[in-house]
Amino acid sequence: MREQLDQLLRDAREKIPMAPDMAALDVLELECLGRKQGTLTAVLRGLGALSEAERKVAGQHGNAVKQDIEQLLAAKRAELTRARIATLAQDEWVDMTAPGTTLPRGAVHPVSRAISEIAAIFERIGFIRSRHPEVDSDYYAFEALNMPVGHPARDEWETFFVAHATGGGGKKKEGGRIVLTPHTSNGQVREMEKGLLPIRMVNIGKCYRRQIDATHTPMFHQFEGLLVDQDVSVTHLKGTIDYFVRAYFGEERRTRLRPYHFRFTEPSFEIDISCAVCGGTGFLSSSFRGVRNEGSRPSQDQATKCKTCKSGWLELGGAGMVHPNVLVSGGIDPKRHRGFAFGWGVERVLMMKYGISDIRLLYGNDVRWLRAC
Ligand code: FA5
Repeated sequence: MREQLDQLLRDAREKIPMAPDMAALDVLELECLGRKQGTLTAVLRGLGALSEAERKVAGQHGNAVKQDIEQLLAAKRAELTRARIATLAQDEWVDMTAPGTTLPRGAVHPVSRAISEIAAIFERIGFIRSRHPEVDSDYYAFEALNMPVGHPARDEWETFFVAHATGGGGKKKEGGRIVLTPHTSNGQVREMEKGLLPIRMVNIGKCYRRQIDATHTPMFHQFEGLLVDQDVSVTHLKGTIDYFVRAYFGEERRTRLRPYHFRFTEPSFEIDISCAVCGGTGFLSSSFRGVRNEGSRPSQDQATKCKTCKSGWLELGGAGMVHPNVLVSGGIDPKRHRGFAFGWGVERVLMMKYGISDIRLLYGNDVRWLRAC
């Protein structure tokens, strides 16, 4: 056994100093001293076959060999560590003064920015932003707004209906068909149902209609204002609209109020703004510097009718005094309270602020929009 132990030590003396790195040294340590597979353990397993006196001598020798190997390993480990530190400064230096890599800066989409601006403008006159469902029941989108099932006025909203089992025969308002909200007016009765008066809300959300052209997209945004209080008149509505137009478009912009018919307001209006694409003329002139479709060439402009407005005016949205039947749907007594409401397209106001000729450009995934408005 003595000879076996000496051979083991000789091998270790030969191999350990030659280890090229820490990983190789770890493998050698396992080979020599590993508890289960190591060569020293294998030799010492033979101790059981010796007499007591021989076992004592061999055991002591075994310990001495083990200590010698451990020293060899420690010395080699120290040597490798010293070598590593010596080259560290050269191999892994970092220039702390070098300029960093600049990441491209993201930006908020113009539609999202317009939403924040609109909310802030109304906040200044006490309208609180509220949120109502963008997928809602037929009841809130139409019926509660004085448009019973089958009423032809519903056709104007070109609604997407959702394939969904109708409400389980519970309360009337939970029943009916499910729609992708075609307007934010579904928030009117929902807001009234909160039971808190007076109301000054601005509900901004996504709407969906089966429409697409230069001024319509299947998904767009509206902002819906609703004020319910005592002694509210059309003058307050007109003042609120004027305030918004001045704050968003500037003092100089012209708007007009047109009589209209909505089932949920009486009287009702539509609000138009002088078109920013053609400068309110209805025709494109080569000198006008609005944002145009890439297809429009200045030489043809003189004779071209403005495709965005066709008349010099573009409709921004509807408005009116809340119909008494709608107040009743919301649990409000129309003899004691009155209200006004308006619902405008976010994309439309954005288009008319910056002279964007085609609404579809906003949703074409062109990253240049993120730097434009
Ligand atoms: C309505 O949706 C009414 N709920 C507005 C209202 C609210 C009236 C409160 C009275 C009281 P209208 O269908 O006209 O009305 O749409 C309002 C505005 O939404 C339009 O003038 C336009 O600016 C925008 N809009 C409508 N459809 C689209 C569309 N497909 N794409 C982009 N904008 C649209």
